[in-house]
Amino acid sequence: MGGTAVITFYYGSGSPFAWRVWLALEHKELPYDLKVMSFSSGDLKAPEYLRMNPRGKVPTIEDDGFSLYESAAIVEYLEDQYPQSGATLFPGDARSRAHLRRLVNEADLYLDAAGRKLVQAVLFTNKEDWDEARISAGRVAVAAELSTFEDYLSGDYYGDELSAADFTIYPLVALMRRMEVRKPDLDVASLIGPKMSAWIQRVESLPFYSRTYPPHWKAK
Ligand SMILES: N[C@@H](CCC(=O)N[C@@H](CS)C(=O)NCC(=O)O)C(=O)O
Repeated sequence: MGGTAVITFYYGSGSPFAWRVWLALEHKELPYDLKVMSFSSGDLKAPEYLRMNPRGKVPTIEDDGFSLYESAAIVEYLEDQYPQSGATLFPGDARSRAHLRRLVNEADLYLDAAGRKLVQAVLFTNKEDWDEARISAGRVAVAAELSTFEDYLSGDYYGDELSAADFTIYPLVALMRRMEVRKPDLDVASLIGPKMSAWIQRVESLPFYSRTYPPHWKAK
């Protein structure tokens, strides 16, 4: 879009929230400058970062002097600020858009909460301290949410077309699947139904998808 300033995008590899924003920026064909922040080296707790985002998390964007954090708010902002750029993130009429926002909220409130249980129990716990009962409770929670989100799919995407809902849900599901690299017997794959499997393929076939793949996942 003529006159659009380059958006500075503070990103962290593997963060599903940062991934959502990356997919949204690509979908809207907005120019951005990717700043890959390290979780371990204190980048997110540096005073200059905390001035933009006092929670010290990714993602954050800075757009011509305006900084914003919280991925769902960022996605809404990109659509509101750049309605003419690229493709829309919230297609359809008021009811279709409300449906998409409901899905975004459900993903953030319930799908993420279930995933977090597994992330805490598997990724953020040393292998020697793994508590199989805790892990299995996390897997049960994930199974229930994946089943709900399987039922929600009736077409190619979560809404009538590709939208912010897909960009919100996909990274959360990808992180759940990714945990199998750490613990193969988690078998998250078997919790994913046929409609969601086909949808995953569809998202992964998007022309910009591979550009947004978490850099540190590429190694293994
Ligand atoms: N609700 C926030 C969540 C952001 C978040 O939890 N980011 C995590 C990575 S997935 C983070 O930066 N954690 C670093 C920390 O807490 O130190 C959003 O949607 O942007």
